[in-house]
Amino acid sequence: MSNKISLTRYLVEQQRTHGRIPPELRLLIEVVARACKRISISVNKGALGEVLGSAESENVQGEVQKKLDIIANEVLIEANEWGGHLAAMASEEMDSIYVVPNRFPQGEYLLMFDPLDGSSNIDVNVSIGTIFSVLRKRHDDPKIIDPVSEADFLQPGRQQVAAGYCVYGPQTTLVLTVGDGVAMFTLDREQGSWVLTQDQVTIPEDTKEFAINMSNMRHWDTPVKRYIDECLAGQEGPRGKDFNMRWIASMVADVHRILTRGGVFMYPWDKREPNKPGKLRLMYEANPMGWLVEQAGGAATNGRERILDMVPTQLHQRVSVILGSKNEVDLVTRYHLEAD
Ligand code: AHM
Ligand code: MG
Repeated sequence: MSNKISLTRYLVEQQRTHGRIPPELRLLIEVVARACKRISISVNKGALGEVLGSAESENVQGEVQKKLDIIANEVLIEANEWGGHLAAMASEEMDSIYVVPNRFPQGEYLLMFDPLDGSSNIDVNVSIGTIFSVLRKRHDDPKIIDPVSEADFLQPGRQQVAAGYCVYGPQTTLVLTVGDGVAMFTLDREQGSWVLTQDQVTIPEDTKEFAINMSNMRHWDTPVKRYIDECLAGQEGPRGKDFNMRWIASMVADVHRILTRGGVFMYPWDKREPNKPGKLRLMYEANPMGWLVEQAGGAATNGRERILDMVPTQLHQRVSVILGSKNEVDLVTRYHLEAD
């Protein structure tokens, strides 16, 4: 008899023992996980599945879409629209929200996703992933059920009820929080099932590793430059230790490394586009990753305030992101506040 814990069993225990998730949310998470399994199969086929390369379209952010961006988006929508748990979905790859069609029952949850994170790595066979976040539709008066609108999505990240990502790397790993710590599940390809391989993941408070795209250095703001200069000064500098650098250019893979062995990840605001608050998206990148990192004992800020406390005003809002080992994030945040 196997004593392996499957995703289903983990979720049932979260529902039964901890009373943390209602059955509808459990089923929703299972459907997302199933969709990730399908995306993983397409990713693995690569050139054999004719899924590499660009499509002839742009998304709402003006980025050229890759074929896999579109495939992953469709897989997530098709898997989730009929279950009866969702009111609507929103994605990096869709201009506006996708309301569950009338032919299906409407649920009370809202699902957001970046279907294929790290798009620039698709064609070069480097880890990529799917990021997701679940909110409950707001009801000011629980007796009134208004039609769902974009405004329902504009909730701060601290109100998420589930968040996670799936990284398609040498292994396919699903990382999840429902507010009871962070659990990691590895896809057993032979069985087709998700197996719990780490529970209560913790990020060390201190680190000697940072992740930032160094080619943007000349565009950074002073506090970011100060922090990285001090890391680069190594043992002889004010930090008194040598730092290592890693940058995969897939947020999922960089965050996965940080959840596994610590580190700090930064995609800060920079002077290239002064009117944009950052590159990454708040609702379906920074919020889910921020909550996962906090649940593992780390921290996530935009340099000045906690990411999960930010009240969004737009679905595709961008944000400056600093997350990972708590003491490093606190230091970078302090440098920003001191410079104000
Ligand atoms: P994407 O969602 O279109 O793939 O863009 C987000 C990605 C992140 O995964 C990653 O951290 C960042 O963009 C890399 O950006 P850059 O190419 O500027 O280093
Ligand atoms: Mg992304």
